[in-house]
Amino acid sequence: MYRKYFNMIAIALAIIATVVIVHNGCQQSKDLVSGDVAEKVYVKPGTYDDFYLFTSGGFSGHVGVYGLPSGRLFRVIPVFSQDPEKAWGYSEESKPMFITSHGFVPWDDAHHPELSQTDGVPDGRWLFINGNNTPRVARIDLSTFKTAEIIEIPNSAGNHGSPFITQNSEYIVASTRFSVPIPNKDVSLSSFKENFKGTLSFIKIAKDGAMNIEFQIIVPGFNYDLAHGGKGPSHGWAFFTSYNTEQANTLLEVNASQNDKDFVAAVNWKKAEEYIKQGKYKTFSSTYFNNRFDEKKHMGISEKRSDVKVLIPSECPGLIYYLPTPKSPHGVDVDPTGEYIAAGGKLAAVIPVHSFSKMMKAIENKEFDGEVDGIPVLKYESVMAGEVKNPGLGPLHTEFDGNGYAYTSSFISSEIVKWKIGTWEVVDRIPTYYSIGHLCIPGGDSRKPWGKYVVALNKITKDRYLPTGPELTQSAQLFDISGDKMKLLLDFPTIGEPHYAQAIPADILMKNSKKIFPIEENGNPYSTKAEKDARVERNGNIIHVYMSTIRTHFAPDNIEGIKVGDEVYFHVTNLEQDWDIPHGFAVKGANNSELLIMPGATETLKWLPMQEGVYPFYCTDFCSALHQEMQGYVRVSQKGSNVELAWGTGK
Ligand code: CUK
Ligand code: CUA
Repeated sequence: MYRKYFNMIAIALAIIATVVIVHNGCQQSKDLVSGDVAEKVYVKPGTYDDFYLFTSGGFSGHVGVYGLPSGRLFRVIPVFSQDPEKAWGYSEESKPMFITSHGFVPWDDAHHPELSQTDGVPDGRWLFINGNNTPRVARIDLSTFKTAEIIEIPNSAGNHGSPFITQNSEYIVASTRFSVPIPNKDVSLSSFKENFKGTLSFIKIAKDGAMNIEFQIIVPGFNYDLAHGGKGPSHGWAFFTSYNTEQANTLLEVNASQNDKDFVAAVNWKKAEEYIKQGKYKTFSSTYFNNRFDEKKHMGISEKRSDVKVLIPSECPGLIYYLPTPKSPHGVDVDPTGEYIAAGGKLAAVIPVHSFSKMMKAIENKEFDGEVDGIPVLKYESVMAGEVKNPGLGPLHTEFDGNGYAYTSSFISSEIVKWKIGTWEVVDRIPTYYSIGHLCIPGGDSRKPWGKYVVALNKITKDRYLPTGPELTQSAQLFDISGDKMKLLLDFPTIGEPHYAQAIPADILMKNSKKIFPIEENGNPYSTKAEKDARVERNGNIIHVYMSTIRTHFAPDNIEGIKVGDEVYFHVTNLEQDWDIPHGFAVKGANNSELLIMPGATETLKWLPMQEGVYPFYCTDFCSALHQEMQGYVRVSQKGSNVELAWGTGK
């Protein structure tokens, strides 16, 4: 008895101590950081950052969520990568999200986050991102900051020029970096020129965000690199860069750098819609998967699809034109007015800027310079608006500030170059440390950029940060662009290798941020909606544990009668209805990960006990002062033992 009281007093003291320490911690931090920043960060938490920044993870396959201008990392959203922290790709519910025509593919290379738009302005509903390697596009729901859908792209290889949105989120477009035989087949690699083709895919976005491969266009076997949708007057068109118009299939560093000019492909997708309506398409049978995460069932559902509509340019006049563009262009970026199309000629001495209105006139007047596979090539002089001279070495990508200026990243000379739209003169330049790839202005590829900052996404940080072995972090650098001259404000390391990033004002997203999942809406077939429903069921060697969690216990927390050879499914429902109170679940020896279950959700961990004995399980997320008490035991008996199935919380 005495002991019990003693424990309670100890707990009460611990809670008081924690509160005091946390409080003092803020106070101390404030003293340690001086000036304005400390004032803003620590005195008005949450109000300091006025933008969300979403970076791609590149080879890590996820999305990083940062605040601007602080550069603080808030969240890592697993997309094309398994994440044991969140059980993404480990829980039974999330596994279907990785299903492809090649089976379970738990990794990809993600380069380009792209926000959904309404009337050409980022609207904060969704963020799309590409998977390069096993061609896919994902959609992240920005109310939950969670991957909601992944669609595989058939007839594609190296889904790099993707996913770029059209003005009202009608489509996201995707192009193939690698040309391949379509449909894929066993051919000699030396038959490249006759057998290898590229595809440009148009993925329709439904009102609720659901993605569908609406149609594909078969194009000559070049490497299609990047893309952007038109806007304003060029709404209805999409632009794709290409390189390797030489169609080399070996040593591209030399063999794909022969031609003086490659192409930007301009696609009239409204025309494509007409051709589809008229039935001028072919149906290719190709297997691909669409995987959606149902937030009512808290469960991924994988659906196999088997054909796709394909348009052939030579049979569809007016569908697509080539704009000659020097020299192995990389990025293609459309300015906020929709009139100018800037291409980053990574080996070129200038940044070529095409004019949409000149292009339309040139098409009307048939100012062509031959054709490739039925695609007319427009005359360079007829479509060119201007060339930015002295743009730095290796210009890659361009973003816009909405005030008549463009900002181009130059990889080799490692700088951002600011130039004026219309006069094409360079007005400012600033070094980046080092080797910038993409850059990002909030809304910088939309009709209405918030031209306050530009973020450089740098590949190399040698001598900038503390060394961490053979591999060093990549970094982002934040510049103020509100004045005439760019000013460096901050740099911060990034998680993964960000290629592109997009940013959006915080207030657009904050108001939609989901706090809990209502437990009464939980439609998971294995949910436990009240503690009294917690139970264990055996069906042959399959065991279903219907488990609930609430501060600070599991129900049941004692389970007996499990046997070696059983296949155990822990279906854990978090009964909390409070913001930011997930519970975790981990069981000794499980060959996968923990679960981290959000309030009102159900998640399932599969466990194959291999040896008899007693196995503890516990909560992994520090959820209250009694978190360390949140635990239980499973007793595993030998095969054929007569220990009865039993469970409970000791009552
Ligand atoms: S790419 Cu990496 S710097 Cu994949 Cu958009 Cu240009
Ligand atoms: Cu629940 Cu810790």
